[in-house]
Amino acid sequence: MKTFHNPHHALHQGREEMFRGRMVPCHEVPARLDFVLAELQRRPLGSVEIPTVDNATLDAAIARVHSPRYTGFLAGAWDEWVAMDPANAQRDALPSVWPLGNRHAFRTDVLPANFAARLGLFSFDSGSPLTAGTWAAARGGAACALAAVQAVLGGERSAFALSRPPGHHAGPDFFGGYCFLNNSAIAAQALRDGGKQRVAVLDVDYHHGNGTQTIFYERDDVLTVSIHGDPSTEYPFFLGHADERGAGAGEGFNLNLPLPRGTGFATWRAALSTALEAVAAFRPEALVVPMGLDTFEGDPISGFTLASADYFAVGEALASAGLPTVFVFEGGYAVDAVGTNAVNLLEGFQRAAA
Ligand code: Q9C
Ligand code: ZN
Repeated sequence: MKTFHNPHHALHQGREEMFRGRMVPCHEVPARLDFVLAELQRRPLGSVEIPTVDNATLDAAIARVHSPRYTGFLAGAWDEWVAMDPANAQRDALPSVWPLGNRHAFRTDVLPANFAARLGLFSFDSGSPLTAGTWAAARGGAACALAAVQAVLGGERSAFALSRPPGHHAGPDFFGGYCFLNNSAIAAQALRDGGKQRVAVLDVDYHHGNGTQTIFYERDDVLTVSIHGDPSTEYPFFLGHADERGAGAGEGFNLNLPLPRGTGFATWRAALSTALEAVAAFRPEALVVPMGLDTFEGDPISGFTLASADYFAVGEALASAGLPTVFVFEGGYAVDAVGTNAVNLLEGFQRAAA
């Protein structure tokens, strides 16, 4: 399988995130992607390329998922931040005030002039620093997703978007959870636009893919399935419960499989079977896998206990769906193991798919 990696990813390098009441070094670091690339050199799965998607095509694909109000803000945010105070060039922008829009306690229709207010309007946590290179890096990550889709639309059985920053927490008009553009949603929508009638998204990241769920919640042409830590104790806390089944035309086209913190591979693997049954019943023409490796036992911010060798079996199970598959890199914060775990999964898939 071909890999498309983001040559601009290191332009996004947050300094610190708010974590459990204090500022700590960011967990989502550029080395994550470098470790995956290094492992792909040791154990090649196919060519490793840089996407050659032109800007107009990329902009159009991003606009299928994200609002112009949001992308317009992201595109200019760093310059605005520095214009407010030249000393800001040495600090990342972190939100600290939010409008609680869905509770109708505050208005979100009027765009505030105040930068801090807009930073809060377009985000949902204080763990995702916006830096000088965030927009360029996020675009490069989305380009990987698009290039992987183009490979699959061109007849490849699978492709890997090695994108960074991750994407599955980003919604139509908000960032959070280290995510700015929802690469997996952009991939699913591009598959639809490329002629696939039904597309399934099977999110195996430790955290619920809230952004992806929200983007497709009222649609019956994209099935979203997520296996994740129970949101009553795990991030992102406010979405990801089992009773969220979709709405309107999308009713029945979202499936959440929350599992308690501490869950091991046997139970996780059973949930994967349930997820794959739902995918098969949907009869999709393509599959997108938001591929987080933070289910790993050594992950510093997560709570499942998968071992490195388990990822071969995960890839093998995903191959059994028999679908053209786009893998999109998401979380995974045990940096020195993330390359091994990612390539184990993809190798397991590739062996079984052959
Ligand atoms: N201040 C992904 O795996 N941690 N994102 C809490 C809040 C957020 C994980 C920070 C974890 C996000 C793509
Ligand atoms: Zn995650």
